[in-house]
Amino acid sequence: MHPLADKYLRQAALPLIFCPGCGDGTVLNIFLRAVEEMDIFPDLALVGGIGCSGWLPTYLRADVLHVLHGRAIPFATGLKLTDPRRKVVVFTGDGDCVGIGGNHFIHGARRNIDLTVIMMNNGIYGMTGGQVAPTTPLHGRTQTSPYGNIEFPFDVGDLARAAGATYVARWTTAHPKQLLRAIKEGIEHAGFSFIEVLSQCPTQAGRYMEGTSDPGELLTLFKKRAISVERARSTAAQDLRGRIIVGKIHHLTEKKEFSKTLYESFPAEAADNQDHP
Ligand SMILES: Cc1ncc(C[n+]2csc(CCOP(=O)(O)OP(=O)(O)O)c2C)c(N)n1
Repeated sequence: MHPLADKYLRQAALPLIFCPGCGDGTVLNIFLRAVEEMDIFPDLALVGGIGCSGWLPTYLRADVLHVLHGRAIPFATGLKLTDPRRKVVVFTGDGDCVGIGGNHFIHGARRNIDLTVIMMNNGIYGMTGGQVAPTTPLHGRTQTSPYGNIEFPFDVGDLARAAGATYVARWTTAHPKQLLRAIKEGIEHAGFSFIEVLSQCPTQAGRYMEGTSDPGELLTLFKKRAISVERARSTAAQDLRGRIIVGKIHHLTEKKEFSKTLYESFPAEAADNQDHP
C-alpha cells in the first residue's frame, strides 16, 4: 500500500468504487499529496455530494459528510459557519454541482464563503449509467442523447467567476503537478475557490462519447485539447472550439469572505457564545 494511502485512507472502506482507469482516483491521489504537503489533516472537514465523484471523501479518515444529491455546498456552508477554523473541501461531480446543485453553487460563489470546491467534470452522469449532463459537449453521444447532445454546455469556470467566486482554476487529470498547485492555492485562499478537474470516465463518457475506454488514450486527448488560459486569450473563438482552457482563470483577494463578515456583524454578546477565531 502507498504510504499516503496507509496514513489517510479508511482501510475498511476499500476497495474504491471507482472503475479501473477513472480519473477520480488521480484526484484522490493528488488531494492526499496536497494534504500531506500542507500538513492540514486535523483541520480538514470534507463534504461529498452524490455521484461517483461525491464518494471520494468517504475514503478518508477525516471528518466527512456525504450528503444529498446537489446539496454539498449548503451542508459545507453550515459546517464552515459553525466552525470557521476548519478547512472545508467539497467534492462534487458536474451533474451534482451544476445540474441538480446549480442554484446552490451560484449562491455559494456569490457569498464568497471560504470553501474549496473540487468539481470532477467527466461530462456525463457517470454513476447512474451515462446520461447527458449540463457539461456534455455539444453533439456528445450519451445514453440519453444517442444522436448527439443538442444543448450547449455550461462553462462552469465562467459561471463560478460571474457568480462571485474569487479563485477559479481548471486542469485535467493529465496535469497532476498543476492540479496539486491549484488545490493548495485553493485551500489557502480565503474565499470561494472553485477547481474544475476534467476527469476521464472510461466506462461511460469514454466508451460512448470519445470512442475509447482506454484511460491512456483519454489522457492523451486531454493533453491534445488543453490550451493555457494565457494562449487562449489571443486565440480566435473558432479555434477554441473543442479545446479545454486550463490554468488559473481568476484570483481576487480584495473581496471579503462571508464567515468573517457574518461573525464581525454579530453583536458582541452573540459572538461571545461562539468559539470562532
Ligand atoms: C434527488 C436525486 N436525484 C437523482 C439521483 C440519482 N443520481 C445519483 S448520482 C447521479 C448523477 C451524478 O452525476 P455527476 O455529479 O456528474 O457524478 P459522476 O457520477 O459522473 O461522478 C444521479 C442523477 C439521486 N441520488 N438523488
